[in-house]
Amino acid sequence: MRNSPNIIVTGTPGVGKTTHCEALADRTGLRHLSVNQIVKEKGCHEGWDEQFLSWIVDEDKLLDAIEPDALAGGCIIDWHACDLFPESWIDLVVVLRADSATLYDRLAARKYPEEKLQENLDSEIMEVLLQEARDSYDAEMVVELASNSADEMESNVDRIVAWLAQWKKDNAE
Ligand code: DAT
Repeated sequence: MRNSPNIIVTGTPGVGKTTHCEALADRTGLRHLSVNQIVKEKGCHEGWDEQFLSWIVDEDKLLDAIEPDALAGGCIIDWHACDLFPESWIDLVVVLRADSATLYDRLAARKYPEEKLQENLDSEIMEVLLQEARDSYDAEMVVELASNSADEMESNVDRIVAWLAQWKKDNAE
């Protein structure tokens, strides 16, 4: 049994996953697992996809790479997908959301090519990640939070910190 929970922070690229995870790691001491970084550093991929400008992830290798951390607990898993992690590893799934105009500006600032930008905007509008989270985890584990402003981010982090304190109380031996 974990004595610290594992949290997934997911959502379309640009919604604020990394920013939230860094703030949460700072506030709580939980470890920020950036899946992008792990995929790159540990070679959990089958090469670079030139069309989608992203790694072609080898999910089995990725799961092997993060399993020791996940079993130890206390991880904040930062990725734009959530359906591959075993449900038994996870205690909370946070799906961040952003308005189209906000997301457009953030992805344009990253100089995403038009096609990739549009694809991500469509995915956000169609609630693809929210649906994936709801399909993969118990309804009560999935929380949808707006991430358009610094105030929203601050209140999201406060909320997750409060959830963590409650989890620790509920799971104290
Ligand atoms: P992700 O990791 O989901 O791709 P990010 O954390 O890198 O997203 O954030 C993308 C950009 O948007 C970055 O410049 C920080 C900014 N940002 C993210 N969340 C925000 C928020 N709630 N309020 C204001 N800016 C935000």
